[in-house]
Amino acid sequence: AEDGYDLWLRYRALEAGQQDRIRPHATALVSEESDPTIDRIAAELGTALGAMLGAPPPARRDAPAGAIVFGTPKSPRIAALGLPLGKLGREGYLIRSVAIDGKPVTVIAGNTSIGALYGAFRFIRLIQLGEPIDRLDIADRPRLDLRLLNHWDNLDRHVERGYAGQSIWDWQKLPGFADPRYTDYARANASIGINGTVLNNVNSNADILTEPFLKKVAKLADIFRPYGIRVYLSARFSAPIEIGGLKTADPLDPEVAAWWKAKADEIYRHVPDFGGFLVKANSEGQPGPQDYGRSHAEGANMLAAAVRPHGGVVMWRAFVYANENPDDRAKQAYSEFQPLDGTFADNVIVQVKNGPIDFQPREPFHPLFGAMPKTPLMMEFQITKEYLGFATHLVYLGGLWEEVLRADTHRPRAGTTVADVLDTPVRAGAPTGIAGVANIGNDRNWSGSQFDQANWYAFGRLAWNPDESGHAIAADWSRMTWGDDPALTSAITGMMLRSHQAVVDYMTPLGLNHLMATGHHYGPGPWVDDLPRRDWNPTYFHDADAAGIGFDRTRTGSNAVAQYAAPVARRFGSLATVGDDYLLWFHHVPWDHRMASGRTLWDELVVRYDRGVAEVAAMQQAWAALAPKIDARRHREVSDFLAIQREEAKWWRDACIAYFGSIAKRPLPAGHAAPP
Ligand code: GCW
Repeated sequence: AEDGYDLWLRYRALEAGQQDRIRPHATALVSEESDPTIDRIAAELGTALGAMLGAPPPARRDAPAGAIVFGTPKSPRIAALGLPLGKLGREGYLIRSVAIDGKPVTVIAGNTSIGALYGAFRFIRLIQLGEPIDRLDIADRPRLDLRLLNHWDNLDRHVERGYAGQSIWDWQKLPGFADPRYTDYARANASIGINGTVLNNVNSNADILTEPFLKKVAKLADIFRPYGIRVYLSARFSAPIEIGGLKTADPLDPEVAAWWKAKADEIYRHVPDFGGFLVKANSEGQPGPQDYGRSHAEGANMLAAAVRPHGGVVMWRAFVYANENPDDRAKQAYSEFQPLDGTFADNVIVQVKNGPIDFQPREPFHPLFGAMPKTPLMMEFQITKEYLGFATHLVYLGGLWEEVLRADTHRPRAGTTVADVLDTPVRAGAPTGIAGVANIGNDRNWSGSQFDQANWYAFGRLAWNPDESGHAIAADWSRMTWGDDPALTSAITGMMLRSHQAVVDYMTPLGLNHLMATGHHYGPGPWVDDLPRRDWNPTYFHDADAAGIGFDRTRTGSNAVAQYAAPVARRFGSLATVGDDYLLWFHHVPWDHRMASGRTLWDELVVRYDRGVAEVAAMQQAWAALAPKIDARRHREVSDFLAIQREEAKWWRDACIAYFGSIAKRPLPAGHAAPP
C-alpha cells in the first residue's frame, strides 16, 4: 500500500501514451566515466525510467539514437560537444537535445559528476511532470553555496522539536550497520539540491566529537558523499572541558585553541571532506565565549582557525537572548551581532533565523539581513513545525519562506531583498548559504505527515533558487506526490497555499506571536504569566490590557523598529502603513482602533479567528472530494489529521477569544459563531 516512504521520488508507471512519447528518448543509458556518483546516476535513471516506462533502458557503451548520455567533459563524447559549461560552476548542469554522430541523443552534463547528478534528477522530474523531453535546452546552477539541513537530533535519538518519530541516525548500530534508509535520505536530498547536513542538535552533546562517534559519522559521510552531501557537526563550546580534560574553554587560551585544532585534524582524518561546525553559543543556557568575557567573534574565529586548513566553515548562530537583558527580546540578536560586523574570520558565516523572535507563524524579516555587509549571513528556516501545530496541522511553508525571501531590506538600497542579501557574496569567494531545521524522523513517511514532506521539498527548491515561487513548487510537489491530474493539483495546491494564512488566523492573527502553551508550544496559552523568564511568557508578547493589545516596538516602546533601514522602520513604525500582518508585532493598539476593513480591532481579531477555523473546514471539504483520486491509506491519514486540525483550530479560537475577551471586555461581533 502507498505509505509515503517514496516521497516525491514516487516513480509510478506512466500512461501508455506518455510512455510511447518518452521511450524513443530513453533507449539507452550511456556513460564513459566511472566514479561513485556516476554509478548513482545510472542507478537512479535506471530505477526511475524502469518504473515509469515498464523497463529500464539498457546501459550501453555506444550512443544509439535516443540515448541518454551523462557525465562530465572527462567523457570524450561530452567533451567533443563543446558545451557551454563554463558558467555552471561545480554544481550546475546542462540538459540538451543534441546529435552525436548524427544520432539524436539527450546529454546531461556538469563540470563535475555531482552537477550531472543534479541534472539527472531534473531530467527525471521533467518526466514525472509530463514535460516534453524531445527538444531540451536547460542550464541551471544553485544560487547559494551551502544548502543544509540542520538536524536537532540528540545522540539518544530523541529529536528536539521533532514530530516524525525518533532520529533516523541509529548511532547504536553504526558504523557496523548502515540502514538502507540513509541512502534513500541522500537520494531525496540530492534530488532537491541539498548538499550538506548537520547531524546533531545545536543543543549539543560533546560526545559526538569523540572517536567512537566520529567513526559512525564517517560511515554516514561515506554514504552521503556520492550524492554530493557533506557532513557537518554541531560543536559544544565547552567540549575542551567535557571531553578534553581542560579546565577552561576560553577561546583566547592557547591550550583551548590547540585542543580544537587537534580535534579538527582528528575529524578530518575520519571525514576528509567534513564541512565544518555549527554553533549555538550563549543562548538559552548553552556555553559560549561570553562565559569568559569574550565576544561571539572571538569564539567563532578560534573555531574557524581550527577548520580553516582543511577548508571547513563555522556557522555561528545569531539566535541569542538572555534573561539578564531586560530589553525587548526581538532586539537582542541585532544588538549583539551588528556591532561585530567585519570582525569575523573569512570562513565564519553567521546563521540568522528568518525573524527576530523564533519561528512564529508569521514574523517580519530579521533586521540583521542587510545590516552586516561585511559578514556572510545565512538563513535559518525551521522546516519542522514547532509553533505551527506539529505534524498534524496541514501548513505549507513555501509561502511563508517566499514572503521572507522577497522582503525588501532597503539595505543598501530599495529593492535589495533578503534573497539578494543571501546570495550576494560579501566579497569574492565568500560563502553563501541557507539552512533548514529538518522535519525528518524514522516514521515510515519521514516527516510525520504526508503534507510535511512538501516543506522539506520546498526548502530544497528555495535553497537552490530563492526566487522560485511557493506556488510553482507546491504544484510540482503535488503532481509528483499525489498524481498528475490537473483537478487534483489545483485542489491540493489551493489547500496548501491558503494553509499558511489559515494557521496565522487561528493561532496568532494580526501580528500576534508566541501565544503557545509552555514548553511544548502546542496549543494556546495566551494567559501564561508565571514563567521564570519574563520573555517566555505569552503575556509579555501580546501585552494586552484594558486599553489595547500588542507589543509597542516603536519609539514610544522598545524602538526595535529602529533596527530596520529607515524606510522600513517608517513603514512598520506607523499605524497608517504597517498593515494588518504586523500590526500587533510593532504596535500596542486600542481595542476600538478602526482597521482597514472598517471593523474595530477587537471585532477584527474575532473575525480572523473565525476565518482561520473556516479555512480548515474548507480544506477538509476539498480533501474529502478528492477521495476517488487518491489511494485509500494516504487519503485517510490526511483526513484524520485535518479533523484533528479542525478541532484544534477551534480550541485556539475559543481559548484566545475567551481570554482576550476577558481583557477587552467587549461584546462578540455579530456573526461570530458561538462555539458548539
Ligand atoms: O525554537 C527554539 C526552540 C528550542 C531550540 C531553540 C534554538 C534547539 O524552542 O528547542 O533549541 O529555539 O533554535 O536554539
